[in-house]
Amino acid sequence: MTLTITAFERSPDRGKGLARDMRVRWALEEAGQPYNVRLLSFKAMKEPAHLALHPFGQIPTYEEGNLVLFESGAIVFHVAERHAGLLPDDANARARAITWMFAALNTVEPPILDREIARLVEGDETWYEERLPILADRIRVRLSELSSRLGDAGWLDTAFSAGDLLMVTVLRRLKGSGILEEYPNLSAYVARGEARPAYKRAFAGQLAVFTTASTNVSVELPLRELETV
Ligand code: GTB
Repeated sequence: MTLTITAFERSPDRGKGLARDMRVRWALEEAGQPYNVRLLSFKAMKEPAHLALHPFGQIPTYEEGNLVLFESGAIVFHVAERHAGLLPDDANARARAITWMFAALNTVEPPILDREIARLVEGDETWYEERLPILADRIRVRLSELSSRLGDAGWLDTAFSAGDLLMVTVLRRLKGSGILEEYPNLSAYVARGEARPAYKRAFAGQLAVFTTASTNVSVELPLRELETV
């Protein structure tokens, strides 16, 4: 059955794999599932045709026959449940991997998003310079805890799972901030994820959108076009 996902026609990161279709692409590559990508403009994302697929007018979405899904975590979970390689067979190990999926999206990503939102939309506020270090420290709390738990293990719970896939994509959002680099084992963990052949294929796929002649994006979008991060 043909799978179709949606992604940005133009992304503010110009192909660094930070938009959330990257998670879905990576999961599908790990699962060995071919997929089509429908690229959307910011305008098209808010039109009825796309709102019928995604109530919030965002990417990514996932179409598989009559099934339409949105929310990157739910899509990754769906793919992981139906294909080998992303969730362990053992019931308890599977439950722990799913726990890490939730931890990535519900516990580690929110403080990272708070800082990104502040940088994108609050830069002109008088209190911005005071607030930024507070937000960075909230991230450090979570990274420090995560770093302690990971220790020198390769993955969060024995074998690579969808929990690691989501956690790596969440942590990648910090690259270049200097914060991730304060935790060498987390930096190495992210690098381990990025070194996976499936990750590389997914990354190349999303980058190609921005480097092929027909869709070349020569003008960086204003960050405010990134309504949500
Ligand atoms: N919780 C949803 C999910 O996980 O699927 C969130 C989906 C979401 O935020 N989608 C964003 C979107 O469609 C794209 S990923 N935004 C447009 C809108 O809301 O109108 C967020 C994102 C976009 C671009 C970068 N970047 O270029 O660096 C990083 C993150």
